[in-house]
Amino acid sequence: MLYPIMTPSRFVSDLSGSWDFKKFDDVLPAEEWAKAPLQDAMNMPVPSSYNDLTEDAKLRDYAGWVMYERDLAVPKVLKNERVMLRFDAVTHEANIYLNGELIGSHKGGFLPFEIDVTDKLTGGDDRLSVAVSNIIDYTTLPVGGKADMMGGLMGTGPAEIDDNAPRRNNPNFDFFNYSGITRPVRLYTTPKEAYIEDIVLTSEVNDKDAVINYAVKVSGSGECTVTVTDADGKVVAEGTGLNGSLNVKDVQLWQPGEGYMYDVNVKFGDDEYTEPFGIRTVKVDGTQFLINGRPFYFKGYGKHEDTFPNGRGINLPMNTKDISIMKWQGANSFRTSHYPYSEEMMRLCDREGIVVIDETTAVGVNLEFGGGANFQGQKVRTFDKEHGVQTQEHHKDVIRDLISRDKNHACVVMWSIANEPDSYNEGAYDYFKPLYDLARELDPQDRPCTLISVQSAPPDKDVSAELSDVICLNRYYGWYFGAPDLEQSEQALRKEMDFWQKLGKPVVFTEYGADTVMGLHDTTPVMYTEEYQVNYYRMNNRVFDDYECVTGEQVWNFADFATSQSLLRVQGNKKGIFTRDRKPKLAAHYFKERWHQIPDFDYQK
Ligand code: GCB
Repeated sequence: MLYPIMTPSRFVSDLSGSWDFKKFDDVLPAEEWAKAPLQDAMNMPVPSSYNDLTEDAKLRDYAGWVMYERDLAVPKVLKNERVMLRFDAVTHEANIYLNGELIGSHKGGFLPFEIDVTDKLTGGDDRLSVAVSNIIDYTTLPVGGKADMMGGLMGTGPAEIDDNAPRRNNPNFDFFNYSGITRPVRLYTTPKEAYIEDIVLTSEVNDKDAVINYAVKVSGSGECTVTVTDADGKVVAEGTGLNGSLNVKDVQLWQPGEGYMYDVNVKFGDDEYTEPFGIRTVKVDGTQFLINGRPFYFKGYGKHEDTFPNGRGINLPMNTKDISIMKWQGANSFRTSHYPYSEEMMRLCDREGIVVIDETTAVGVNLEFGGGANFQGQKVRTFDKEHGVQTQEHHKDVIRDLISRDKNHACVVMWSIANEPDSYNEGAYDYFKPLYDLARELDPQDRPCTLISVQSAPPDKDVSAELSDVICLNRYYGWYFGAPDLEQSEQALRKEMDFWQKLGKPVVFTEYGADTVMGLHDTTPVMYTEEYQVNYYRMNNRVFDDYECVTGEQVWNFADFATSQSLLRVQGNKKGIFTRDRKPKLAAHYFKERWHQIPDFDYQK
């Protein structure tokens, strides 16, 4: 799917702004609400999450459907164009109405969808209504539990289920269930009869030169020409036809830290589109992760799209700030934990040379959390046919949509199929094997695939050992496991690493961290102090440096972030190396020193 841009043949109109907004509170079904303009609506900025924008806790914690509405008029000059209505992300499910008529729907809160409205717009003021549900359950990704996931951890057992209580969401994951129209809504046009639908790009590098292979998917018929220009705007290759291979002499590769981008301009009939494209190779070889043929070492973070008061609403300035902070610190990468990030962020990472592990929305596919008592207090296997999660088909859709959106990005070097799923119990292999197969079949660039493994997965039972190209570990030795005894924790981590070292695949630590409240200090390290966080990281990094198979460390988390309320969360998750407003904790300086000493390539331990 192409990102909407203005070109000589395409017009883009951003529908951001103040929309009307109302909670349903289950009073009427969406179709009824859409029949007439909303009454007594409040103003709601689009894009944003609605949760933190008022002082009403009922809106913050709301579980159910809401309605957004605005009028829409398209100028007469666009009368002869094809007009598309594009939503970049609506969390988690959307029904779209125009003048009360259902014109489209979409499930999945972090990927774009679009509707052809060419023949639906009247030319006058049209009423656009967007019904949005944030309900999470065993059929959605992320997964919602039957009870609080922290229940077991707190030792109180899961909450009693009262069927008559007002609906509430129980995230089976550790981030706030921010909701709403969180990314831009746009109208864009293309010529009506013949237009470009998609562009697929791959590349091969041969010493100093490269080949760009392209495939243009179109509707209608016409001539197709493709022109590649370098960053100075100089034409470096040209071709004709819908498919082809173009030679680029003296190629300048896309590198970590140096996001060199070519522009691939496609003209088809009267339509025109330009796709930025970075040329680089990615390959796994033994225990090495090769970028452009050289062993790369991941230094960086698991992140969240989480700011105040936007929630998960797009925050372009913060994206720029975050990349700047990462570069200041010598970081070179992050994972889009635990859902695909905005297209604007992906484009920024292309330009800035930030390496990205691109994750699906599959978090919480694990009914073992909180002691595994998920079904009205009874233990249910994650993949139990009747009572377990019912997400596999939707999971496939998410993989399709993610790869369709992000396939051309140079910054994306690996697909993460899921975060901390139940990858070790009965049914795990049958659930995940088809998903890896699908991702491998769909990715034109054949990137490595992984899943992010949870610490409770016994290494010898974890299907990721067989299915993943790279072993990605979330490990909390010295926090959830073994704290505050860092010596014992170190021994346990070394014991586990002895197992992974023998497997012969690269290992990336995709999470390790300790909650730390900014400003808490002590002369001897005590949990939650800034000193403990630094000691925790020193211990873990000492172990990583002793194992040749460890090809990366991504700290959990870049910044403090909002979660559901629970006994283990002090106004959110405090594992940030930075506070939520991006002020450094002690550990930020520790990593700045460490990462500036670790090169992006050929890290000799
Ligand atoms: C994890 C999860 C992440 C949590 C983190 C924590 O393993 O992947 O979503 O936020 O632990 O801090 O507990």
